[in-house]
Amino acid sequence: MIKTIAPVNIALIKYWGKASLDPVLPSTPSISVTLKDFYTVTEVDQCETFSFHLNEKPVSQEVLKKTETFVRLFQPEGPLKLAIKSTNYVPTAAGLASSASGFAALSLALHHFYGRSLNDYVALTAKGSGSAVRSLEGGAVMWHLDGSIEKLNIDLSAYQMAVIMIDTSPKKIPSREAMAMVQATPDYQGWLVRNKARALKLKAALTDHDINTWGLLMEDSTLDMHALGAIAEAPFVYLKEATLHLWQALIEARKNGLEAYATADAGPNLKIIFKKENSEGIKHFLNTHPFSYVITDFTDEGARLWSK
Ligand code: 2P0
Repeated sequence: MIKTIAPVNIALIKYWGKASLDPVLPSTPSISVTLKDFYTVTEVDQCETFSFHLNEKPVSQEVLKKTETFVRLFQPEGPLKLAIKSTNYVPTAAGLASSASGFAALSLALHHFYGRSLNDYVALTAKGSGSAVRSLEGGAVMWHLDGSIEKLNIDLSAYQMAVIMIDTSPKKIPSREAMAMVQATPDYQGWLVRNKARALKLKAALTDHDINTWGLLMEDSTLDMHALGAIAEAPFVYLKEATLHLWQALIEARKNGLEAYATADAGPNLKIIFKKENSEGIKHFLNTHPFSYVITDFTDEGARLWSK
């Protein structure tokens, strides 16, 4: 039996579109940070048939098929004789990047189960979920245009993230479909230029510990990503009124000295990054709003074999 754990990552600079489907390559670089308290634990074991249990329940036929396609990358032929059991310590499909931690944990487990080369394994992971490659490493991780991952040299122990549950129901439009739709918008070329520039600036600002610069770059990348959905031929919006209301309140609080920055992914939940020394101020701010939230540290550890 192989057991692995992989952290959720939250993108500071978003991955939102593919330059290539095979191999899966991003259309711009992205940069993320891995969360300590949000992760997936996965077990892969020999079994007579193929099965997948997520949070102790058998998955739907659709998810089973998708997972089988992924496992086939590691074992192209012959009957699949393995049982997969995954537990997400995060609300599944709520825009909290559970697919990234899920595919990173599964990919590492399969890598050990089948014994493949490391290079191969990053590229195979991207086929499951592009953002999952950023959970293979821990800390701040950059996913480059050539598909490689780079662990950035920054100590994140002085920072935290508040994850605010605005709506944890499953998302309506899968990221993969959303990306295909936005790539068809006339403004997508502009996104490529803007987001690549942000990634380079953020990389430089991270090493300077300049949270104001990288916080604003993160907000730019986030709002630009969501704006692309709003101008797609069939427009779609992941953010809810409450998301925008809270974000606006944060911007006002920032004017009054609360140094904190927000982001949202393919869902309405807001994540706020701040210096640990400001955590009381953040709690005070969030306690004036009706949403539950979790404050987590970042972790420097990426996907790894379970060792507790
Ligand atoms: C990110 N997201 O950078 C962006 C921001 C969601 C919003 O990467 O098509 O599940 O499987 O490669 O990795 C989610 O997309 O997409 C994502 P695929 P994935 O975190």
